[in-house]
Amino acid sequence: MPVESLLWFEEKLEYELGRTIKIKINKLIEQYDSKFQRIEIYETKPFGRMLVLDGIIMCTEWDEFTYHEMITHVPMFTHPMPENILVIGGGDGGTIREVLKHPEVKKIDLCEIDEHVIRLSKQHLQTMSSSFEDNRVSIFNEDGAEFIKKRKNCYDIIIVDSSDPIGAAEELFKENFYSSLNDSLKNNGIAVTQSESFFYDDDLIKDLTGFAKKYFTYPAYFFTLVPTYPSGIIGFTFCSKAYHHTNDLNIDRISQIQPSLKYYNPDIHKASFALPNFIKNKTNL
Ligand code: SPM
Repeated sequence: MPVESLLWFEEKLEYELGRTIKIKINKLIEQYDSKFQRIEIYETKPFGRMLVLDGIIMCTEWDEFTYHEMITHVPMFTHPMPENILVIGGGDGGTIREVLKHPEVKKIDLCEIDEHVIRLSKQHLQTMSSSFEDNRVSIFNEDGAEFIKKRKNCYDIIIVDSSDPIGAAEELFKENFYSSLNDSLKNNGIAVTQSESFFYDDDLIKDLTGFAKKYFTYPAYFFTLVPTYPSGIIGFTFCSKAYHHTNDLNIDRISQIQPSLKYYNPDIHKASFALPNFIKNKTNL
């Protein structure tokens, strides 16, 4: 193998579609095979450090804020008093970092199936993992789909910050899981779930938004821009029992944390729910 090819990381999933993403790397910092997946952390040339699970890019230091701010602040600002929060997945710590910006938060349960994602993120991804030691955070290394079955009527917000719908996270994309989300939320709760890209995953999104429609009063889908993901975007299914995704936005609370936000603002919040016709038609949203 030529030496030059050792300096590139290549996301292999896209081979099936006939496209790959290559990112120039300075070095592989860590590679660890856990019971669930291969965890890799790279120092890239253009994008800072990068977390990869089973060959798929999860986040880079350069653009992670667009993902973590949107998966977090859209539900947090829609709910009038988000105090008890559950994050499923999220082992890099980026989502709890954002949740903790809200002064209303009393307690966060983080349910990450793979303790080694947390361990390695703490060690190597400190811009994301700085909040694990906060005394409002409790960590559970369990399967999220099983974890919520044991906790009924508990949470104001559930954020499902998962990897792709293969391997360890597969159960989080099934109807039973959406039914459990409904049971685990309080009667005015909101859940948001990582729901891939409408360019590549429209059938999956039709299913997930269909589950949201079945179990929740206000179902919706919104998206954000993540340049290091294959299509440059990623979306989230919004599942709310009592609050509309744009009409009930609590704009007055935003000034408390606005200086710490690089992506999210009220205009972005509203605009993120505007969908192209092909996905509106597919999902009937
Ligand atoms: N906390 C960050 C975790 C990121 N979770 C979502 C990753 C999804 C990557 N999928 C990209 C699309 C490939 N099918």
